[in-house]
Amino acid sequence: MAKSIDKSAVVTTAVVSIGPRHTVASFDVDAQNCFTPVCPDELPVPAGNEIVTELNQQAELAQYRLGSKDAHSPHAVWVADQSHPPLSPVKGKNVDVYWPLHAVPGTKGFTLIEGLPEVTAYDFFVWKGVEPDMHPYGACYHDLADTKTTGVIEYLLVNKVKTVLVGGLALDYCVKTTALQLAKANFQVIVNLAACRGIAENSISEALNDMHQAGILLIKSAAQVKNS
Ligand code: VGL
Repeated sequence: MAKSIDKSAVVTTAVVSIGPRHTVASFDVDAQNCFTPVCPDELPVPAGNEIVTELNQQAELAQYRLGSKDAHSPHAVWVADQSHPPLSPVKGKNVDVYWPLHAVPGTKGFTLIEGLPEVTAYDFFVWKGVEPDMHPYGACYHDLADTKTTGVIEYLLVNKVKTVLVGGLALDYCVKTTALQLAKANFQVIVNLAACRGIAENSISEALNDMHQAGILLIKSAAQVKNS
């Protein structure tokens, strides 16, 4: 069954007004087929392919559209096997747990979900986790210690972006981490839950709480946002 996102007290249903002079960016985090039921052997997030309309709608509210993709080696050190099940710990500086192999360039799983723009149509795009011994979650840094920038924060700063609307996959991993990194860098961050799906009930609740605690606004859908 699809993991519906808990509409708990941390989610706002109010209209969010961001003002016409406020520069806004929209961020599609890892909206790739490997995180949808289209690729059942990778990391299928239930209903992960149902986020496209909302991602496109939130992008309509923004002057800039950014995106990220996981881009992994089939020989990565964190690839789960018989003796290393998914989510068991893996030793390494920039890896934490084993995952099923996903997002290998050249495969279907690597591609963006149908209905999203071509990669070249985005204003800024990031490929992450290319090194076989690195598996970052957030799109702002290549390493787990948040020291090697991907350029996302610099791009937003140069373009005087104040607010970032975030959606993508998976809510409880890469979306959460990206949103927290952006909030820490002092952007106003709004996570559009209709543009996200998550892996597991527990980690979804934890992600919503962590983001709320960090001052991130959690909205039900892009229709709540007014910027005029
Ligand atoms: C992701 C788990 C493993 C994500 C990536 O994109 O959220 N989650 N790798």
